[in-house]
Amino acid sequence: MEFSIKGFCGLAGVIAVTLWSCGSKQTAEEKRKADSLAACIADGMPSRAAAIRNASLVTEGAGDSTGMVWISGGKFLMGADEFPDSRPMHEVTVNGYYIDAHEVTNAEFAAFVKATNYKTVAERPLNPADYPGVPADKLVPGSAVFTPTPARVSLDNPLQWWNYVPGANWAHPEGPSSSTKGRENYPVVHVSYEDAAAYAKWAGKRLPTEAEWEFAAQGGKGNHTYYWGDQLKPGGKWVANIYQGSFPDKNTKEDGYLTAAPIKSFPANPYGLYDMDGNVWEWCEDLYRPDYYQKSPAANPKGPSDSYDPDEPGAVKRVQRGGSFLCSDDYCIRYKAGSRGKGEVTSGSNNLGFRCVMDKK
Ligand SMILES: [Ca+2]
Ligand SMILES: [Ca+2]
Repeated sequence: MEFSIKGFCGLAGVIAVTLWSCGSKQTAEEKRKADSLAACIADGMPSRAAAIRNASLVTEGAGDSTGMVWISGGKFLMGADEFPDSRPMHEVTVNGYYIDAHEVTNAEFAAFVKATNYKTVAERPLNPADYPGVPADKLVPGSAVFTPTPARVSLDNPLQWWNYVPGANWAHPEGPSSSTKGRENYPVVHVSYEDAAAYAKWAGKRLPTEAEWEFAAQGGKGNHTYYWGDQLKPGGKWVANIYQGSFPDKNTKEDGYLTAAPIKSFPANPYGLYDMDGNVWEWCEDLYRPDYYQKSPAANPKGPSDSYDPDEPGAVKRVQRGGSFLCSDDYCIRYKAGSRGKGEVTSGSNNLGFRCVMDKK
């Protein structure tokens, strides 16, 4: 059974007060532009920091570059002037690395789970001791699922379209009655940072640094409005899975996809990488701080040593990149080149996935 939005908000309020001071100082405008799931809704979704203690042990794999693209590295201009936390644009050099040509799929994640019996954070029970005052029957495993609103709404409260669905997880993307059958080639979703990092370790890979991710996304083309170029629809065609229509009530699906699309549904970039823009957000390794670019190293930056988001000072966040099928110029414009997303490390949603990188072995 799903929480009603009203019921869920009540639970969320209790959890928010219990865990940390989640009162967001973001303006409605900032929220509208952000939409990294946790940027907008971590203040309303149960955080499973404690569940991390229950993580399965995953043995490190040998690594295999099949399905990966070798990026020889180089110098590029990182960031975007349009966004306060991606300023200043600055020159960065990265060493070479392999990167997955596409987002990690359900089939790939299923192979990992089969081999390791790994339980994702969304599948683990929430410990009542961590949520004093919240009825035990409300502390059920689940994850955030985007649910269109019946009519146009003000965009200042993301809990109007994010629904905490008990039983939603990577294998049941919309809840217990759903499955990934027939969606083996879709990006895995509902993965927290820890889940993504565990998969990467098992595969003998790692998550990309933010700099590696952006260098790969630029595809050697330099700085443009979008990673694919400066026009939203080059030649009149949608070239990434984002959102068309009125958000969040009416998706006109002009690009062909209401939610996630199978991998490789849109053209690859010049490096042969798919869906760097849109489809699902992708976890990066770097901790998030809005001021990091003001002092980050010029060679192989790996992120700050601590996380700090003034909107939610108690939350540990890592960077996410590329935007998702919910992004448009009306809402969540952070699919644009150089922009940054951020996510609370224990949270997942049905528009958040990842891809891996690997060093030369
Ligand atoms: Ca779409
Ligand atoms: Ca993506």
